[in-house]
Amino acid sequence: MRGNVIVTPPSTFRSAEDFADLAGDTVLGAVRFSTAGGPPRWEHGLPVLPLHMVRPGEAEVVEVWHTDGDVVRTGEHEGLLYAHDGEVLFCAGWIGPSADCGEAARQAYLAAFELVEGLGYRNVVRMWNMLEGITDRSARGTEVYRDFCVGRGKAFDERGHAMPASTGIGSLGGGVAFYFLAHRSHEAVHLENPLQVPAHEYPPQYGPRPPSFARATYVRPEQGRGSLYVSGTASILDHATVAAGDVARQVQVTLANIAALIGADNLARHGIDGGYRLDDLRAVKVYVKRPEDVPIVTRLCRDEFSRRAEVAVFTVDVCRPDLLVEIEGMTP
Ligand code: 3EB
Repeated sequence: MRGNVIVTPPSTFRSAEDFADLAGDTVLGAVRFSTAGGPPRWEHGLPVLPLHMVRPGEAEVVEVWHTDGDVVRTGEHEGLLYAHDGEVLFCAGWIGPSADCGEAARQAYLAAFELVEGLGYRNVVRMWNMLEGITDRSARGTEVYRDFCVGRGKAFDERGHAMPASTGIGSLGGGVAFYFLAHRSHEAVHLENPLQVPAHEYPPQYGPRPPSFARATYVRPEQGRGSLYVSGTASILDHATVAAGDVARQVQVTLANIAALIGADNLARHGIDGGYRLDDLRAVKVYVKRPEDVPIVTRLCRDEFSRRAEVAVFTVDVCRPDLLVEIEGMTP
């Protein structure tokens, strides 16, 4: 599967200025990793989700979702802003600060499933969830992330929808925001990792409702090579956090998890030919809990990923207090 052809991944990281030049040409939408979060909005006629993921003095990153379709259509459904090109749908939503983000998440996810079913983009391949105060105590006296998992899980149950690759991560403000990608005809093959218990089977010690996501999703076109979306991955073996307090080992365990997930043996287990290595990944995002760990985490990641990979690093909380790092990426 590795070759010397340079292929453009479906997303790239850009500066704020670049987005204006690209928009209207070959773009579906964008996510602004910036100093303030809020509801999705229209920029240059395209859906853009602002996320509070950047501290003062850090560089803003715009994640631009590209399309090779000719016609991009846009719309709004129950506060969700979306764009689609006939094959791919990009959609952004915002729950905002709320006393019970679980029920709000349930409603937002139900609206999302209604949208993909109504528009015919039924194959949801990748979701991202950014939660302010993710491990804080919620107004219900439980935990924000656990409340979120309860409501999200109900929505998956109610619609009977397959669980795609996902990220659940902290943000610095703005309540809960989410965005996702869905396909019309390309099949979504959801992958698990032999080194990890499926997240949706985590035992109850991590919360009343295990998180609803797969470890990765492979998008299989009718012909040609597909692409693989790797979920936010952390230093978890089976269901337990490994190397609490040791950020370097957490990075190593996380990278080993990803390598096992995307390697040929695991793809074969899921009926997919070929295999990938860490240096095949592009558009990598690294979430680091403690600002002081950013240099070592960045160095360890740079050693493993390709020099052609864009790597964006954000300093935010992870969904378990003992997790210091989470890493995601995709193959072009
Ligand atoms: C884990 O493996 C780490 O709730 O959507 C990773 C990816 C994590 C997605 C989610 C959570 C989510 O459990 C946390």
